[in-house]
Amino acid sequence: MLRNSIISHVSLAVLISYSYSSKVDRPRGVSLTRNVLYDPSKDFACFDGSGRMPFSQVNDDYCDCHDGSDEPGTSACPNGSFHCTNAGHRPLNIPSSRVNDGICDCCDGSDEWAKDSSCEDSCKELWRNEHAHLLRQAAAASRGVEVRKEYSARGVQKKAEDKERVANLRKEIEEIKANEESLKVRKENAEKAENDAKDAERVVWTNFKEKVQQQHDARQAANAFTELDTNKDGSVSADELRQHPELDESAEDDEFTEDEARDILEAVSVEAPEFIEVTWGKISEKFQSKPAAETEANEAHEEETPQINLPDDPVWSSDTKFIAAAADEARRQYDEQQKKKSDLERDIQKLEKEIEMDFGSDEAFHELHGKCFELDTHEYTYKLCPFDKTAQKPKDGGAETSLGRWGAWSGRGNKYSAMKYLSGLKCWNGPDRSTTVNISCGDENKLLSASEPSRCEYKFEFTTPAACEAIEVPDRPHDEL
Ligand code: MAN
Repeated sequence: MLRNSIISHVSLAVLISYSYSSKVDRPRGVSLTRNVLYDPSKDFACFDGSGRMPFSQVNDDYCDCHDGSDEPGTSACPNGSFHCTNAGHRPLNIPSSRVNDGICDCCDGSDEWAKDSSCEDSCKELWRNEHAHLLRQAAAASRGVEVRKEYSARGVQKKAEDKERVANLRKEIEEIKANEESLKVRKENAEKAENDAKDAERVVWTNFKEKVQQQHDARQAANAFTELDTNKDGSVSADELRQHPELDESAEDDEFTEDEARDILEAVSVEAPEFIEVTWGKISEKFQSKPAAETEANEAHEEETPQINLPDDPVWSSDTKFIAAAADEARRQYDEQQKKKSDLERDIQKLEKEIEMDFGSDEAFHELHGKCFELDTHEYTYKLCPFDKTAQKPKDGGAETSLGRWGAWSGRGNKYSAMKYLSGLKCWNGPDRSTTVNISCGDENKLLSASEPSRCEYKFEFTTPAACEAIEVPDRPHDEL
């Protein structure tokens, strides 16, 4: 069906209300920007090149082009698009299937042009409501922007202070390093003197201990000789030795024979000097003195040869004590400086990490560093410590569960519109817990909501003045017609 369709049906009311608008005749459903593609003095060419036809076939309610471009104002093409001018509000493109379907999609009612439609032009009212809402948002944003400025000033100052502190700490480290070598040499010299003095005393002490040990062994040997020489003839015979079966060297038989005893003595019998010098060394580990009641000698032996346990080191002389105390002091001074140096290095590292943190283009987010914000839900208390961690704590008691550690800014478009916290406690049979924190402008720093859209993947909504930007509210709607 052919139809005269070049005149767009713009409501008279809108024309009157927005007298500053300029009216441009164009085919129904065509936007102002696309109007140049519809020239009534030429044949119409489909946008996708799928056909060419007399201009009269534009909006004739028959779909000629694959892309629907010949039917911008009817529902003839399944994939066409209808442009509502919506004068007084904002233009809108809708699928052309919605044209004349009895439902008002465009606020100016232009999509329902066929019948006497009941679509009223609500564009003006829509605009008024939206405008009021935008004004409220803009007012809140502008309050936030003022707070953000304060945050920013503090953030900039904090960064400068941190840099200055790092420079000062570096100076302190340099001073320590300048003294480090001399303290080290002093410590090493003092330690060498200490070792030399102690070594010299240890040599004397070791000799003394050896002597004591030898005397002890000789006394034990003499006692054993007395005990073994049961007939008191001044020598230990094989027979006498056999009274101590524990000395039997052969494991095969349980008899301690005369021959075996002689093998140990290397003679028929041995006298005291040879026994002490030679035999005792062979049997001392196995020899068991008979119970005290059996021999008098044994009693004497037990009394005379108590175990000797001398410590490894002697009691140091006062000279050595003095040298050791000097070494202790040199060590203490060196260690103290080393500890100071590593403490300073740790402080510098911490500060540098903070300096390198991205607190936004104006440093406003610095304000949130070191603070935590909580939200109580039915089951958990959720926690956000910006630039540090997120966590969840059951309200009925129990330990805090890590939902992630600071990862990175992750907003799409504006990267400061979201934060990512990663590598939290591993989820049973699932991923490590992680949190996305969406950041938006608000009068105060507040954790608004916390949810778990997918198991162990958490989503927080957080408002802060640090995210506020001035909103420009247009004072009048668009004037395209
Ligand atoms: C805990 C909480 C929940 C989480 C489950 C997963 O109960 O951390 O948020 O879904 O563990 O097992």
